[in-house]
Amino acid sequence: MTMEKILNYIDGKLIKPVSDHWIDNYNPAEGEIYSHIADSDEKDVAMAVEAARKAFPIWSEMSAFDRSNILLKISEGIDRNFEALAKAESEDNGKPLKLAKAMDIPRASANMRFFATAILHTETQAHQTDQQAINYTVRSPLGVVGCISPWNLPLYLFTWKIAPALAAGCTVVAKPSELTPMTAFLFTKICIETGLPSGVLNVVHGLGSKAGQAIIEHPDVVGISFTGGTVTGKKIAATAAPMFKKLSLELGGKNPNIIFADCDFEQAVSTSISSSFSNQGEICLCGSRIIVERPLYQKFVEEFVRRTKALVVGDPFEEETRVGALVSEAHMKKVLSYIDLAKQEGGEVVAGGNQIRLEGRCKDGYFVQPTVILGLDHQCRTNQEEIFGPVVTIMPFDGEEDAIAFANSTAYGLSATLWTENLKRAHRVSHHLKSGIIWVNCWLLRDLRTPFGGMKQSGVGREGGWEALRFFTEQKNICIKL
Ligand code: TXE
Repeated sequence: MTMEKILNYIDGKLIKPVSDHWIDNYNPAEGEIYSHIADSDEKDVAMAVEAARKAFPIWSEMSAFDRSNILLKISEGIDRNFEALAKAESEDNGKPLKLAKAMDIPRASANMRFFATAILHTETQAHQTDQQAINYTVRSPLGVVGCISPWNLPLYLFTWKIAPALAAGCTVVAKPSELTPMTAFLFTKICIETGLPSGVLNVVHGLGSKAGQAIIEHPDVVGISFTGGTVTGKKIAATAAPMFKKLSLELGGKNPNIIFADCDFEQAVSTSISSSFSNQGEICLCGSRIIVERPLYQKFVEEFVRRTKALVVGDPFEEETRVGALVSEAHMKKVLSYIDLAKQEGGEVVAGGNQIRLEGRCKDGYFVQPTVILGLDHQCRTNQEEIFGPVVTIMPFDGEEDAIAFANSTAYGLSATLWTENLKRAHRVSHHLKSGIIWVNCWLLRDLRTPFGGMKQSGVGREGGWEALRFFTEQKNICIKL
């Protein structure tokens, strides 16, 4: 059987990599190769950048209304191909098909629509300097930009980056993760059908260290928007900063989920199950450190563990599956090694803790039981490092000061969740948390207009809404003497 080849999309065409080298693409639920990915290098990136450079004058000077119409048609293309995209997202990543249908694909379409319409409503500023002068500020698209996206929410985060870049008038060279390239490939077919002008979006597939690095290093790529691991983010910053490229980095998290004794217990437990194990815990916003006020601790642990054990780990295509496969064998081994580390650090595994062997189609897939660990302190590595899998720790705390200190005790600062029915406390504690996003009595509730991003080692810059559109533009002030 000949396997599908995931081709690059350069200058409006789907083409092979110059080297004609290919990487195996695994279906993580089966542990089997199911397609081949272009193993692109700097030659492919150079072609993509050249195409983007040529397309820039046309795209950036097109009226916002026309750009908006094209991007809206792409969003309709996502809607038309909903079933195929959801299936591909599940096959590539291992996530339940149900989740891909409920979250990834609708949100990918929403990203395109949101930025397509946002550009119709931008404003510019003017400042009058007494009776002497009038200043006005104009923004213009940055130029050719690089968008590098990860494997956990493949199409969702790919569109989260390219939509504002394209809407702002930039032309793009994008690289999806080599672990989950299929939906971006299908997306490029939608772009061709829709008539997106050639060279406006170019997608180069391949390894981060080769194709990704070549995008970062290319002198004509003037801005980089990256989502991925903190270690990779540091490397990208080290390469791009001396070239004075504009950088937006969305990196890892080790997010606290803070549960006060006065919370709505049912809501806190049920949402905490989602914020711990959705997408197999492979969401940078998952609350992997649960801290519970001592009077509620025992009751919370019992109920949380009971519900964790009831979660169905299974074939991602099955309707009742709540937890699918981890994205790769290497990642599964990393997650399992953290469970071992937790035990060495004195942790008590009270739910899960092991790899699962399923039967049938998924017998060789990368499945790990949802895992709950108790008895660790806040400083241990298990509680400091990002695991990015279905593994949470639960610890007790005493009062607000304790909660804030524990919550802020890691090098990360992406998101935090807070459960309390006390309004003043909700405000007070939120103001002291060193996190870019704080959810009170909810989780993952997103309004695309709000700024999104992390503090500390969770990244620099803010994406979402106007922040993203501003990132992809440069501004100048024009001062006219009256
Ligand atoms: O991600 P990488 P990895 C965290 C999570 C995970 C860890 C490592 O803890 O276990 O990161 O995951 C591209 N120049 N997150 O190694 O390497 C790569 O090809 C340019 C959190 O799989 O960061 C892919 O497209 N690009 C996270 C993208 O970077 C490079 C989501 C992300 O891959 C590159 C994913 C380079 N030198 C992992 N090296 C989140 N914040 O949501 C790699 N890439």
